Amino acid sequence: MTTEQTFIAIKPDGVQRGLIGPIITRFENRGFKLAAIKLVSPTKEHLEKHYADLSDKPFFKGLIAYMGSGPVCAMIWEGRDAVKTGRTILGATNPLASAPGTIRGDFAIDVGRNVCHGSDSVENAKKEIALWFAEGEIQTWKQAQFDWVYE
Ligand code: YYY
Ligand code: MG
Repeated sequence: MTTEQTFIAIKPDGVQRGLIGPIITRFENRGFKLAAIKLVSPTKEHLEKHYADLSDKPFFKGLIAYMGSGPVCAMIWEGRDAVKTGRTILGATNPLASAPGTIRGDFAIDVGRNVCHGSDSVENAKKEIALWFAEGEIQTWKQAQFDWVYE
């Protein structure tokens, strides 16, 4: 387990439904550190790059339209095992299969409105961070609580 950065985004439905605070709180409460955050309206081209791996899926067009339908809250969260643990905090892709206590399991029903995104591997996290953030937008800082979260 290493210290990692992961790309987490609150999708347009999450922003519209007032879930920025509750979603951030789950990462903060767990002990992760916020390294970058911004509200963005991504272009179609940007979203097609972000979801390039899914371009042959039947839901691709709808996914791009949904992701471009309003502001997205883009974030980088950092900490030990942040990529895998970030996915656990999000829950399963299909909210109906997500356990209660996860973000999708508590706040969503349909797969096409699952309120949040999280990188699925360290390699993809690096790619997504580079796509969504410029270097100057990412903060390096020590959390005051660091020594109380990690042994
Ligand atoms: O990484 P994750 O978001 O959990 O799932 P992906 O398989 O990468 O799919 C990205 C995104 O596409 C998913 O969050 C919702 C949407 N989607 C869909 O609308 N319908 C599907 N059957 C599968 C995925
Ligand atoms: Mg994915």
